[in-house]
Amino acid sequence: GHKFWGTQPVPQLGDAPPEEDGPIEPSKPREEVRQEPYPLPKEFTWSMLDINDPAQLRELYELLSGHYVEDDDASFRFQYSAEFLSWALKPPGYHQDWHIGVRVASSKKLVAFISAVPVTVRVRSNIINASEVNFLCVHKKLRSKRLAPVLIKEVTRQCNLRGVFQALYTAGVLIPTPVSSCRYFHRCLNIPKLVDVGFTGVPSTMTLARMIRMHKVPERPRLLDQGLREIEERDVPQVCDLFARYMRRFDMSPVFNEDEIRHQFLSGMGEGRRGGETWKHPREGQVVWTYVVENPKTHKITDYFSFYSLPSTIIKHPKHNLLNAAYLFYYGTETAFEERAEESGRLKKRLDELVGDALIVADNAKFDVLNAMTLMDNVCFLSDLKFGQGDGILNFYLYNWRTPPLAGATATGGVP
Ligand code: YNC
Ligand code: MG
Repeated sequence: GHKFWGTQPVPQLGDAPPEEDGPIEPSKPREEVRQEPYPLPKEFTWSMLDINDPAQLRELYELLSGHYVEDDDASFRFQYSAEFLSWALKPPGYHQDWHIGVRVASSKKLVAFISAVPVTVRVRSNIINASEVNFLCVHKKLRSKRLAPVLIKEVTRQCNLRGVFQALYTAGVLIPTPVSSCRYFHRCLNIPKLVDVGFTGVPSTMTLARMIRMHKVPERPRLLDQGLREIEERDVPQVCDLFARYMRRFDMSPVFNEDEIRHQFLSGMGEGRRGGETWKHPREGQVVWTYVVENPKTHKITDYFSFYSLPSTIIKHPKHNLLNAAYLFYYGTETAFEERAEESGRLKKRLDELVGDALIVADNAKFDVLNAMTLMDNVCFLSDLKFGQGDGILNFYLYNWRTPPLAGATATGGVP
């Protein structure tokens, strides 16, 4: 049984699937929300982190790089950069009191963390004012002491104090009860390194040389001649509109206004312009890569794609200590709205072109691998673009929201 999750407003495992959408328990007025922080074991204290303070951001970075999510055989551990954390934790309208740390009372050492950021999420036709909970982490020496439920209750209380009673979150673990489950796929780019570190193997039917040749991508993005370029500030309104229309294809998705689009797709790109063939030269500390296709005649933005950088520590390897992984993020194309775009295969063809170019940009930026999940329209291009199925699963959850099972591919705003 689930001692903690059994007490929470989430559908329980084995319950009959809900038939209607709606909250599981009603929202409360502010004065009925618990006013005191939940008690911690006496050696610990709550500590709101100020992510704008480089020293506190560094402490969070250190906690997560040593203790955050690992793969099943403890070979790789996510190593979110400080720039990534700053980007992920400070979207428009973020609240500092949703960045919740736990310190050892005597030494002040940061030993646990949980965060929430505001998000508007659409589930079918319901628009929900929610939070996205992420970066739950407890120091390895403090595991299995039931600290996680205290962190979750405290972040819930902080959300409730601001009138938010629903949340979206993802986890590799299976708890009550996912609304969707996605599998990870990986498009290997740097074959020698990925074989070296055991991320992938050379199939018995193949040589290393042949495997390298098979995964080679062109040097130059193919859509450059059709107007592919990096996103700019002036593109925000058009990308916002295309994002909204494209995401209606899916049962669940975030709803982004222009400020949020700017944050998601531009703010993580780093400072300063680069001359010449920009796709060849990533910026220092760049978190997000976003490209648009601008029709050279009409100047209309017809397509966009994006990916983000999330390296992993390679836990025990003599030569390599960092896996440079990129993750496919959002994309959209006007092709989806042409008549019979799907039946005719034109949508799939366009997505092959767009994500094919994402692979080329990622390869030029020296990523070892581009990861993608079985969400949005990804399933239609994964195998043709030589993504291989991984072991990892990512489950998507909603807190205090009941909804019938979501059909097939799903989209959310989550970073894993
Ligand atoms: C997890 N990932 O089932 P039961 S994902 C939620 N998400 O409860 P203890 C989790 N619950 O089954 P430990 C969970 N992992 O008895 C475990 N649990 O009912 C549940 N790992 O607590 C678990 N980060 O403290 C059990 O376990 C109870 O010491 C056990 O701590 C867990 O960020 C953890 O994977 C994950 O740092 C902190 O293992 C620790 O093991 C760790 O004895 C490595 O806890 C890093 C890692 C998780 C990444 C993520 C999303 C988190 C979502 C949390 C739920 C949010 C709900 C919405 C709240 C806001 C609502 C509003 C409005
Ligand atoms: Mg614990």
